[in-house]
Amino acid sequence: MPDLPLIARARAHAASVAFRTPQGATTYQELLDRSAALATVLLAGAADLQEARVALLAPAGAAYVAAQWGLWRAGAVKVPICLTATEPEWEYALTDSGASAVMADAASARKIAPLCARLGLRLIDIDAPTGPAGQLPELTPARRAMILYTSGTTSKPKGVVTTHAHIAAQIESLIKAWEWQATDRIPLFLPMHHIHGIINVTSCALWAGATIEPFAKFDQPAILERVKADAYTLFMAVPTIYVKLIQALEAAPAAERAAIVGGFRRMRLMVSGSAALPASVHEQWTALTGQKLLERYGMTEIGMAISNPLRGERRPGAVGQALPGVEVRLKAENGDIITAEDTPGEIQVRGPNVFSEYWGKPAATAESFEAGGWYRTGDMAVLETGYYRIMGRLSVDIIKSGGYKLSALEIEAALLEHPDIAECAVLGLPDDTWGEAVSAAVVTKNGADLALPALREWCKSRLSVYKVPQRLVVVKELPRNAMGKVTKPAVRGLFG
Ligand code: MCA
Ligand code: AMP
Repeated sequence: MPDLPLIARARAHAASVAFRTPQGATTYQELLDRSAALATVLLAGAADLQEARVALLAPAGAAYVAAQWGLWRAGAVKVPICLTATEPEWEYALTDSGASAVMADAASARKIAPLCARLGLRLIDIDAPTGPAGQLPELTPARRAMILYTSGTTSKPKGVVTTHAHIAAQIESLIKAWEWQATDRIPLFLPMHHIHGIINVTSCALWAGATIEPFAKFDQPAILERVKADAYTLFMAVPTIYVKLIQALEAAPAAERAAIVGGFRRMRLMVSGSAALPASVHEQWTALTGQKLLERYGMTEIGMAISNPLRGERRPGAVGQALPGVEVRLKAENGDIITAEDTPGEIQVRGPNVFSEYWGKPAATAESFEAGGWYRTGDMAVLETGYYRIMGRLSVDIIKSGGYKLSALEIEAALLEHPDIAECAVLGLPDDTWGEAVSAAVVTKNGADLALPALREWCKSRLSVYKVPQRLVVVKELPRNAMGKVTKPAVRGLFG
């Protein structure tokens, strides 16, 4: 029986340790056995789930991966959902994807049980005992594997569909470029509902036969203890995390700092991505640790596309060159394909890594591709002495905060439900820690008072906390153009 690519790879490393925690180790064989047993539970006598959507809600770790592989081996499509999302956000992902079941760890299962009951969804506790594994279906790599929700230029997130073949292509490109080895050891502290955590860290590590140390969140003290102990060869994080680490190192007593720096210095590779890494942060990190961060560029729809080299110049402020198997071009506003250096254009990407469709949104899918299968990223870049440098985004309605991509329109729609808000405009303002800070300009009803702490509390029942405005300005009116449309560049000026 042919195996899915990740499952076939796992068989080759059966006796190796896939996950290590203070509680113990999990081998690849144990992941294979547990995933087969969970697949059997999901199948419940059926031969093949035929791409039924199954949501996964659990912290990073062996149980998460066993559930992911289990639902894949049952023929289902994985819909990862965010542990810290609000109930309306969960409900949107579950109903938009047409999920028929939710797999969750025991603690998350308790939280989502009322919603599952209301929506009539099956809820499977991935920590519960199972019976023996039964017969599993034969699957081809062309089958749909995952729907990842991503915010964009529409108010509600869109479901990005990838197949097992897309996922394998995304992984293989990074295995080659960054020379992943079975001897690698990596901490995993990024959320498991985005590519960075799912593909770049977890799936690449498991493809290579490496060992992952999972953390429920970015637990800085615990991670730094392990860095001091030389627990890791690789480290992958978003720029905000490097900013926080620099602050921690600068505040640490000299001996402690030297011990941590030693651990970082001895790693074979440290990667930054998901948002722009300021050249100053790159340089500060090198000055502190001797490590030159490798910055790369990617997106939910395409996995990773552009990277600085493992061997060769890692240039601060630049993202490098196209990854193996990925084609990249720049397109000018007038439609010309740019061949010269120093001429900015939109990044367009083509290759076996590129997603197939936005779930249930054929018009949005068609709009996002150009003839020949080129995906329009909406990011602007320029080629400078052989390396791409990201210049920004075409849309002002996309915000990147701490590596999370957010839609200003989604946040505006939520704010307009506030009883005291008549009008609002949301945008990202430059921020040293978060990259961009979600900032809201509002007009209140009848001149009502509105303070940021109260607004944040109100938002937290409707929006994931990282979408909640960090800055607020109350104004009499919003700047608008002759057509009556709010002019966001002018809104920027309202924050002083
Ligand atoms: C936490 N807070 C945030 C964010 N994260 N606010 C704005 N933006 C955020 N990203 C809030 C907390 O809820 C809390 O609010 C306050 O900030 C301080 O929390 P703290 O504990 O200091 O933060 P943290 O828990 O350490 O989180 C920071 C983080 C996290 C580790 C940087 O945001 C994170 O894991 N980001 C990575 C996201 C990611 O993986 N993105 C990849 C997607 P309060 O005080 O009110 O409670 S992009 C992708 O996958 C593409 C393909 C790519 O290229 O990689
Ligand atoms: P997401 O859709 O969450 O996967 O986020 C993808 C977006 O993150 C891209 O379209 C870029 O705008 C941004 N991004 C990712 N990596 C980088 C980087 N190294 N520099 C600048 N922006 C980046």
